[in-house]
Amino acid sequence: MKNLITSLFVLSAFAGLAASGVAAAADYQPRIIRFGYGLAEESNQGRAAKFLAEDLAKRTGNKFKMKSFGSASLGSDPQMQNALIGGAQEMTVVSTATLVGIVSDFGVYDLPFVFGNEREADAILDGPFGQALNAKLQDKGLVGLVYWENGFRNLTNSKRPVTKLEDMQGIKLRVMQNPVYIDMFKSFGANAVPLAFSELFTALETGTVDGQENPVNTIQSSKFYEVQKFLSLTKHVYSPWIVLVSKKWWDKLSADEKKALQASAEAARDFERKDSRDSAGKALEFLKQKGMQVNVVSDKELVRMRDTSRGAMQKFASDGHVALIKDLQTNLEKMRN
Ligand code: TK8
Repeated sequence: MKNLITSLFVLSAFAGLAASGVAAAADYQPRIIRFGYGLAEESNQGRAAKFLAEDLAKRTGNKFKMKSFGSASLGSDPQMQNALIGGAQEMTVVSTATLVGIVSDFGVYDLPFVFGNEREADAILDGPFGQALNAKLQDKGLVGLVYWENGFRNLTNSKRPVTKLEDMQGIKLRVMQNPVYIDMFKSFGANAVPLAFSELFTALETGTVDGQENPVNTIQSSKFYEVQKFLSLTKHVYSPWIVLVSKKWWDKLSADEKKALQASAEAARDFERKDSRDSAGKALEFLKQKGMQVNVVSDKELVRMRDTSRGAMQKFASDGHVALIKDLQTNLEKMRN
């Protein structure tokens, strides 16, 4: 009812303007946003997209109209990034890991066993470190608004439970299109195969790959339990998502519009992080119920994995990222003391 009253009011206000010959009504054009994302509508990503659309409409009195496209129907993460750069799409949310072809520094978040917990990740991502990295996107035609949580990644496969490093030997494992992941899993002895997320379910189903790694929420929402038997809790990387805007489109917005979009993205971030964290425990129970065999990998083995993957870290460092890694480590140490 309230909506009806408001819209009637708006209509009559416009009618009044038109009658008085003021051009303002004709200038009124809603800002249309095509927001693409990779996961299913029923996922933490889909719920946050819905929240964002509603918050934005409310905050701006329907000045923005955001339409969401899930399940990579507008393309994979890298395809959507390019569509934003070219101006063919307005917004997306993608894994930061898939940005490395545009700004290689983003690989820093993918170094194994960097973040100890979500609190540390939030502080780094929302603080000066995360914002400085974010700012590097602007020159490339992208505006990063906020980081959402993808989460700590765990391993699934159809061969055997991974209880120790050696169990990964020879497993054909899909990874994101990102050299840090490829180097990391190669060092573990797996056969790392880079592949777009949008092709992953089929690849698992047909046996093109034996396994993959993602947070438990995604393993549930993408139905990987239908094609994967073993889930090994490794938490090897904390993986952020980032909400991106096409810079071409962003530059057309007024200062107030930019402010509203930023505020809604932040509100959606807070909603999404809470939702993801609240859902993770339930997702794990659900996966067990669906017959997945779950094992916790011991700290001793995780330390072995961390030590084994040191080469991946060194390679990323020697590719011009020494200072960046040091900066992240300094920030983390400051927080831990
Ligand atoms: C969804 C991806 C996904 C990521 C991956 O588009 O590719 O494994 O974890 O969340 O961004």
